[in-house]
Amino acid sequence: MNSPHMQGLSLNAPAYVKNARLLAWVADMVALCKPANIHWCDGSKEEYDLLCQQLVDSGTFKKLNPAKRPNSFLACSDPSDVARVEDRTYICSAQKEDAGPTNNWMAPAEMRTTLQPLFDGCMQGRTMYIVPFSMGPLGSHIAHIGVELTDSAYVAVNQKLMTRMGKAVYDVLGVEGEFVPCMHTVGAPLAAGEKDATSWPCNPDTKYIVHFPETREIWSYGSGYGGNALLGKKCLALRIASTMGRKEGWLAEHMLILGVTNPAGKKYHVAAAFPSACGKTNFSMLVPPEAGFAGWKVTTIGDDIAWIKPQADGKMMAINPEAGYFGVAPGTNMHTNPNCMLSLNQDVIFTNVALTDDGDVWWEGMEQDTGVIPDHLIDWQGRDWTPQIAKETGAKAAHPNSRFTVAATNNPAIDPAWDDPAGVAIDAFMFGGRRSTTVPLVTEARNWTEGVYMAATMGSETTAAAFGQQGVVRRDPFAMLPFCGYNMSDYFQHWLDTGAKLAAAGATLPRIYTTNWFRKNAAGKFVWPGYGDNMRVLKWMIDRIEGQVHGEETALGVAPKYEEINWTGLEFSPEQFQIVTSIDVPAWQEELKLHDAHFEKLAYHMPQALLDTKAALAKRLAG
Ligand code: SAT
Ligand code: MN
Repeated sequence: MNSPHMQGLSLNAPAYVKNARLLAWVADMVALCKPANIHWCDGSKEEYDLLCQQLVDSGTFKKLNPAKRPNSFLACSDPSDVARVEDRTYICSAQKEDAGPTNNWMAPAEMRTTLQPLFDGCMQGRTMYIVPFSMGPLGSHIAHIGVELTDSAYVAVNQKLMTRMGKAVYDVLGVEGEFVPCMHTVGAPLAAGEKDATSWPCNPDTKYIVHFPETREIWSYGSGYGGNALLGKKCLALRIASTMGRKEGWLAEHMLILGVTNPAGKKYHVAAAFPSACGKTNFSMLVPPEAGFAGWKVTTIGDDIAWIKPQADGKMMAINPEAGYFGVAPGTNMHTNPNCMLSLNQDVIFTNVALTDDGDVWWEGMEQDTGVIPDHLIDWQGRDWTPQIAKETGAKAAHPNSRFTVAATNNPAIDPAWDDPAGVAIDAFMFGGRRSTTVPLVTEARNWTEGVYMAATMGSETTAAAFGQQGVVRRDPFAMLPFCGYNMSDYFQHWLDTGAKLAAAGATLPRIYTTNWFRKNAAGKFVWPGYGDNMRVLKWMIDRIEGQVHGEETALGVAPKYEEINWTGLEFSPEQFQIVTSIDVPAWQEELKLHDAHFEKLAYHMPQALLDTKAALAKRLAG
């Protein structure tokens, strides 16, 4: 959008902002969006406090009781703006084939024509915040810089917790450095003298989350929520970064990264991909069971996104591009994720959870810690909530996709290397969906290609993290369905090529595992206890890497024998083990038909190696 450089409102850029391209872009965007004010974020604590106070004054934030939850706030969104909007998310590559069949596409010129009138004057009556951030440790060779222009102070303060945000970014950027321009507006301009009628301005009717991969731009219109608005996260660190990684030979993945240290003091690093709201945060902060796991320790490098760069020595070095967690609140408690609960004691922004009468927060699942459900709450929509109302209407006190935003440094299980610019070397990849049937607890791929096949065909039951129907199985390859910025089959090829290149250089490739914590019995109940007990599966994987257990070959790969799992402290019978690990051949034959349909949809550039792997699997299942 080549609008003339702004007139009138002065840019007033601080002297430390020296990047010519940035200054010109901001000038153009000010001219286009026509904000009433400009605020260059420096990332200081004073600035954070000031913006939070402004958000309190405007009614967007409620300050929580400082005796209960120091320096913490609650924001409640418009009921129309509660999750990522996948059907409004676009990859505008020059060629439609490059966006592929899993992404919405529009020709770049047409999209620019669509966005131009929407962004023209979109910030009238508001302040434009200029938010510089680094995805990854400042100055790391794996990191990238973004600058988000937003008319939401809520976004600015969230970005302070979620990224390395502020003045220091300009030192790295310098005069000529590269950055990804990220435009964001809530899409609710104010006429002269008009005041916001709501505490969560957004555009309930029109939303666009747009990516131009070739020019590495992000344009987001109409939503203030999560991945729609915190543009460093899914938009930059996954959709745009995946296209960068393809070009430059690295991987941008929807993965947590954890360190796991065994009693001998040997440390491994695991990167694990699960779809949104399937337990990545919980797994990344796992506390091993008390009995039988003395000396085992899990530490968090990241809970949602991994950038992984193969090195000349054959190692796959991974960083967490983020600096905070934007996690799902409901279900989080001292049993499911104690480290997370401890992280949330102070300095937190909560969104769409419930408010207690004494000014604290509450969500479904907390009753497991306290033993009681509060008699009265204000729900996420500001309405009275009582257990009786819940019983009669089914109303949830907290929205199922309600979230906390908190700096990673609050996590008591943070890994000492979480901010290391060099990253950590990955020893194993895990891929896990939410499947109540069919998929076994854990399977190890026999080789890289088989692992890529497992990840490429992964299915998962949908959750509240995205707008739309919940609980239906959809294929979510690599947990990247909503996040891959280019054609999915090319992405599979990129994974195959990355492995082949490393293998050719003599590297030992990380092992690849699939897991499913969510299998149910005939009564519809989860069988596997999950959470901390997932350590039992993690240990089996490490034992495999160390050659201490052999497992057994199945049609799908290598699976644990009952006696290879450490059961100390848990009563889990061979019959229960059978339920979570069994391979039901007729069910798998049905599953393979779904793989067929999935591959047909992705036929353009589908790697032959994956078709061959499917054929081999079909043959093994046939007996
Ligand atoms: O809203 S986010 O995209 O940040 C969270 C998620 O869906 O994983
Ligand atoms: Mn995620």
